[in-house]
Amino acid sequence: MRLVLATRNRKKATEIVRVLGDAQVEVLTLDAFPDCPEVEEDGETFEDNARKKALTVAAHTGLPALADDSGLEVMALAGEPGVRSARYAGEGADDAANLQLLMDRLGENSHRAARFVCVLVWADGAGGSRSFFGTVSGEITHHAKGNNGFGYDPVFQPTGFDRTFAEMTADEKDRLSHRGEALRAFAAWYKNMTPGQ
Ligand code: ITT
Repeated sequence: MRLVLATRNRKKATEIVRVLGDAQVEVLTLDAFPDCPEVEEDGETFEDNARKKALTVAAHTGLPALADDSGLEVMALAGEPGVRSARYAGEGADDAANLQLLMDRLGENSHRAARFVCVLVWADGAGGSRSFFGTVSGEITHHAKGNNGFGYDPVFQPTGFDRTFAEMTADEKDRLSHRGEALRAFAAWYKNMTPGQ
């Protein structure tokens, strides 16, 4: 059974396709459905937003859909940027502007604990849905380091490592990341649901 990835973030989609490909799940991207409506991400939680995205894409395409809502929670900033991670510096802000605002707000604060959160919602096309969660704890570095990944990766150093996600290979990040954890939980469940696929 095929499913559609309900994301317009290409870097995120690349990570999802990579991990689900390893688990032999066949995925289509929104490139195949250019008329799919935009979803306003006005939920209060990652799960609310992911569910809204998955249900919208499943209804439009008539196929099961998988959405990812994710973000960075910085403890010293009371969980910001959180669900607003993609538009922290305003609607249409790019990764560089969001990252710069985070660094400005955190300044030289010595309390730099943070975590990435990922909630995946699978929608079956008949109104049903199911959620999968992943988190990874770490800290915000004082300076951006590395060129891999996307978003806040250059300033996020997972606990127990002396490199940021942007200094790691794709495989290393997938093994440690919030998205990797949620995707592996989804893939295990999906395989049971679609035996022989
Ligand atoms: P879609 O809604 O179309 O999937 P989006 O980029 O708007 O794309 P989100 O609303 O879930 O997605 O926002 C996720 C943001 O959180 C993303 O733009 C990054 O700024 C940040 N983020 C999430 N996962 C990340 C990761 O693995 N590495 C770095 N930053 C990440």
